[in-house]
Amino acid sequence: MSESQQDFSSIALPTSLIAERQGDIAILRLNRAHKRNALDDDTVIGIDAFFDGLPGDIGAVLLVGEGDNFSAGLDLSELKERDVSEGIQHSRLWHRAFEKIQFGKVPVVAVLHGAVVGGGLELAASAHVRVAERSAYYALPEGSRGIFVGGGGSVRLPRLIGVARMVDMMLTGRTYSAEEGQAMGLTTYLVEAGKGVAKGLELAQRIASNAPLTNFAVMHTLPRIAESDPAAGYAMESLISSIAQADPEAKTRLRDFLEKRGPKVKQG
Ligand code: 1HE
Repeated sequence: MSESQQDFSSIALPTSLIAERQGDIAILRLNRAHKRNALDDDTVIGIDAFFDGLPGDIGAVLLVGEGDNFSAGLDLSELKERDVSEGIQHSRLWHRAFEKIQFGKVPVVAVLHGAVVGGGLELAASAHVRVAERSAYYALPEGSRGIFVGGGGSVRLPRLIGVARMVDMMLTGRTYSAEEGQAMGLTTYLVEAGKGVAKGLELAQRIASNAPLTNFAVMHTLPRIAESDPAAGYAMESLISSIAQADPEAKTRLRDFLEKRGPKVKQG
């Protein structure tokens, strides 16, 4: 196999994950539909290994769930015997794996349908773009289970939907519909049943066609700038924008546009 067509055979994946590629897009499927894609330790370790080992020619990842649900969250059957220090290690395991999604090599598009709850919502929140099918619903049932989010949800979700909404979800067990999730900015695309993967793939292909340095800047620099004080943010923005524009890839793309070869912006 040529280096430009590496597959994922060198990455140790559990049976609960299936990886495939379509050109330069990697598709990672949660494959535990009989347990509603509940995330057991093997699956979370597999997610970590997958994003760590992504071949260099992959331009974007599509994250999807098999069956009728994206994910029912933490596998509750593994939780019952953990003590405090094991609980901390377990949460850190999730943090490491999901960090590799959010601050990994390439952008990730998550396609959400059915249950997107608890740790499943935390997983979705670590992706860069979220597409919902109309069947998707969102909840944080941790409150009723006597536990707390542990997969980065308390960091990522308030940034997406606000602290007040997350507090409400955790205290009252409130469920939001796909339409509500779209209105509150949890997802940025809402499509009909069965159309999520096609939409996600279309978006992933568009993302993969960007200059890699721009994608890096959007993934790694933009969230840090948004968290900075404005003065540091402006300085960081000037630095990363000048680095990106000095890249030969940017020069080629700008020349293409000016010489009428590059694409025009299309009306939405
Ligand atoms: C599970 C899990 C799970 C299903 N862990 N096994 N997450 C939750 O609290 C959500 C719990 N799950 C549910 O509320 C429901 O399963 C669903 C609404 C998602 C789907 O309902 P349904 O009727 O389609 O399926 P089901 O019959 O409830 O479940 C089918 C099987 O999946 C069944 O196992 P079976 O052996 O009896 O067939 C369920 O036990 C199993 N299953 N969800 C383990 N979550 C890092 S901290 C994160 C903290 C959290 O994520 S807390 C939220 C946990």
